[in-house]
Amino acid sequence: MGILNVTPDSFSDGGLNQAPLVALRAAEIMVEEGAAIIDVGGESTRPGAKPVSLAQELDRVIPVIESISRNIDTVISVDSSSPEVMREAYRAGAGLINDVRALAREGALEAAADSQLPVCLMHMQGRPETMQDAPCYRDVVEDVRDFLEQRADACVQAGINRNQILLDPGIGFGKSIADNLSLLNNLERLVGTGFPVLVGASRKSMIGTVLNRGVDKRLYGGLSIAALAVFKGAKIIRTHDVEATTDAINMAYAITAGVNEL
Ligand code: 7PJ
Repeated sequence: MGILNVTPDSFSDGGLNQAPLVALRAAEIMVEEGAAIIDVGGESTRPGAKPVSLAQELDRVIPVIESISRNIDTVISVDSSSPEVMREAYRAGAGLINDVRALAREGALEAAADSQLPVCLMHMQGRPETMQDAPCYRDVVEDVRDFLEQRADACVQAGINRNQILLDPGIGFGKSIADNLSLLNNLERLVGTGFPVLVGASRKSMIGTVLNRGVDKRLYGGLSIAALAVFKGAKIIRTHDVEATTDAINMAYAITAGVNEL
């Protein structure tokens, strides 16, 4: 899954993808490099980020989804928590709803269920403005898994098909370094739920902290996480760096699958 940020304050690509044409070209390149999904997001959820208005989010995201959907044969995912954005994104051609708030906003479950699109449910503790202040868990792996299973049950109750649900531990979303490391080291426990697991650690601060690297020097650390996550059974890796990540995860997958599956 290649990341296409359409936020002006996006920390890792400097918000260079604003105009739909520039965004379209960026999506094209990611698909050529091996992305199967393009994740379009208009709300920055980096730690400390301010909320974005609905009109602003629609303005940023919908033209880009329309443009990609008309021009590129790929799955478009919409990175949003807003039911209105989900509905409009579906009309514009989105094929997956990716919600860092696990469809907890009023009306989000219904919007997702009405669309019949697959959904990615991510775990977050707290809100982006304050989530890194004092993350606290009883047992981070169990707490995250229990939360995600409860949200998956809520989805099924709302009419979403069980086999249309993906789970994501939410690396960096209300988690200490120890929490992030523990979630990755125990990823098989989330994989064991039977839902496909998505992991997004690309350029995140946990890499910066462990390796003492600035945001433009986190590729190798991210590749290590991607390969290990796939080795432990993750099915989708969300990344800014598609070509390098595709090779890393295809190599890791080959080891788990064996030569007969290549
Ligand atoms: C994630 C996401 C993630 C999913 C962001 C960033 C922050 N969606 N959206 N998983 N992260 N599913 O890319 O650093 O980890 S925005």
